Parts: sequence; structure tokens; C-alpha cells
Amino acid sequence: MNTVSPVASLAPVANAPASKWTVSQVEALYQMPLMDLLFRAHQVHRENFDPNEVQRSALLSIKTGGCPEDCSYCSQSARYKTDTEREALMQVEDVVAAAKEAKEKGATRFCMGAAWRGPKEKELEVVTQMIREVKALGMETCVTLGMLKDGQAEKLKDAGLDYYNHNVDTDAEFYDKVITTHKHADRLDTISQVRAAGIKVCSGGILGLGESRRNRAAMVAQLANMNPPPESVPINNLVAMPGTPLATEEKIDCFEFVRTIAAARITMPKSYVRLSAGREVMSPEMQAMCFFAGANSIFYCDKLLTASNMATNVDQQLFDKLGLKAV
Ligand code: SAM
Ligand code: DTB
Ligand code: SF4
Repeated sequence: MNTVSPVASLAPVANAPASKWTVSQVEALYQMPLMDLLFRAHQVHRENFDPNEVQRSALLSIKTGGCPEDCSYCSQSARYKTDTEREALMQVEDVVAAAKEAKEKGATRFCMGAAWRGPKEKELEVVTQMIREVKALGMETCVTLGMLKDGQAEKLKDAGLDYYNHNVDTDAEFYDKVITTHKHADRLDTISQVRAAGIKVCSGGILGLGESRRNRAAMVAQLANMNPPPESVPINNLVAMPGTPLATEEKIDCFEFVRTIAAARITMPKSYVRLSAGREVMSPEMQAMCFFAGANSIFYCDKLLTASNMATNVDQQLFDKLGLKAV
């Protein structure tokens, strides 16, 4: 039986730094027969992680709606007529109460999301208080607040922030088909600031925006070529939110989604790959295939930011059936 990697030719480019992946090499991973790709990804997964362990993060929208940006997938943009109502920044005590509840349910990380282009100084101060208090509960903390200005990442670090989520979202070449109010390069700038402040980076993207396979491969290559790659890589399946320009976008094929998880695992062997938004429409079998391909993190909460998520009791049943351990 041939157990040699069928993609030996897809090792990082000769004479390039060990971590460099070209877009064509990542695309070639996508083109492999699915069983070969899954085998290779699972091998890499086992070499780096316990394949039966999945990390669980809870998510809370601390500031909902009314965002000035025009991301065409987002129900929180003020530019689209969606079901999301604009709300004020939550009170610190309410956020801490939600974090306690999430911890009791079994989440180890608490992610707080705000519908901002970026935080104002006063807002950042309130968020740092939230971080301090959630951290004091013994949970890991993550925030996603949009673009950061000089000095803001350091303030978050001082408050004890573990992770900053800022997705590259899609290929740089496809970005302006989806978002025009900021540039892909702006995203990279914030990610660099987060990295420089010593905060762990959570960055990934969304599939099903109308992008091509080449675009998907380019996004994976870009994440993999970061030095170092993000510690956490969320792969979101577009949740088609009514009222947004992408509300009627065609769903991505489930095997293409699984291939992306596998490509992320192979190119970022040491990162946590999160099977992120959009699990509600995935069958248990598809999720199991994603875990086999190397996904090892999920959002474990009944609600994402504005969209619903797979219910936690349903997730627990799946974990039990698959013999997965939550960590
Ligand atoms: N405003 C901040 C920003 O854009 O970075 C933080 C919140 S924003 C909602 C965080 C991420 O959620 C986006 O980068 C995108 O990847 C994801 N997201 C938003 N709407 C989504 C949707 N309908 N389906 C899947 N992912 C979505
Ligand atoms: C990420 O990559 N996905 C999360 C989190 N980071 C902040 C957000 C998903 C949002 C899904 C749509 C909604 O709830 O509005
Ligand atoms: Fe605003 Fe973030 Fe939604 Fe874009 S994804 S509209 S920046 S909340």
C-alpha cells in the first residue's frame, strides 16, 4: 500500500523560506483526489494535535449593528436593510455574566465582537475593562473590534488580551468585490499591529462569497505565509443574511469547504483551525469530515453575533457520538 504523501511535489518551494506556499501549490492541494487530500491533512493533524480534541470558544456581540462599513455579507452594516437592530455597547457586568454562563457550559475562550470600523479611545477603555474581568474568571479572551490605531493593541495587551480576531476574509484580488470601505491592506496592517503587541492572532476568512477556487487558495496561502501564521484560523461558511447583497449567493459545495479545511491544516500545521460560522447548515457527517480534515475548534454557543449557531446540546451529542473531547 502506498502511504507516501501523494503531494511530495507540493512541499514548500525549494530555495524559499520553509513556510512559503505559492498559490499554485495550495491550488494543487485542492485538486488532489479527496481521499488523498484527507489522508494527508489528517496525517499532519495527528503529528501536531490530539485528533480527538476540539477547542470550544463562545461568542458574544458586545456592540451590535449600525456599522459604517459595507461588507456585503454582514447584517450589521448600516448600509443594508436587515433584521439587525442597532444597539449600544453592552455594560461590563452583563458581558461578565454572559462569560460566566459560557464557562459553566464548557467554553474555554470568550470572544467579544463589536460592529465598529475601529474602536474610539473611550470605547476601547470599556472593552479593556471587559477583558480584565473575563480574564479574571479564568477564561482565555478574544476580541474583534475592527481596525486598530497606533497604541490600541498595546492597551489591549496590557489588559491581558490573549487573541485578536481580524479576518483577511478573502483573497486580496477579490476583496473589493465584497468590501469597498476599507482595503485588504488595512486588514494586514491591523494584524501586524496585533502581532507586534504580542497578542495571538486569530485570522481566517469566509467561503461562499462568490470567490473562485484560486481566490480560496490565495487566501489560504496568504494566511500560511504570515510569519508566523495565525495561531487561530477561523474558516466561516457564509451565513446568507437577509437584506445583505450576498443574501441569495449560491452556497459553496460541501466538499470544497472540506478541501479548504484540509488545505488550511496542511499549510498551517500548528494552528487551530476553527470550523466557524455556518455550521447550522452542515450535516453531522460533514462536520465529522471537517474534524478529520483538521478542524479542531468551534464556536460553542447558541448564537453567533447576530445569526443563530448550532445549539450547544446538539454539539454535545455530536461530540459524544464521535468520541470528541472538548478542551
Ligand atoms: N467589525 C469587525 C470586523 O469586521 O473585523 C468585527 C466583527 S465582524 C462581524 C467579524 C467577522 O465575522 C468578519 O470578518 C467575517 O469574517 C465574519 N462574518 C460576518 N458576517 C458573516 C456572515 N454573514 N457569515 C459568515 N461570517 C461572517
Ligand atoms: C469569525 O471568524 N467568525 C465570527 C467571529 N470571527 C467574530 C463571526 C461570525 C458571524 C456570523 C454572522 C453573524 O452572527 O452575524
Ligand atoms: Fe462592520 Fe465588521 Fe460587519 Fe464589516 S464585518 S460591516 S466591519 S461589523
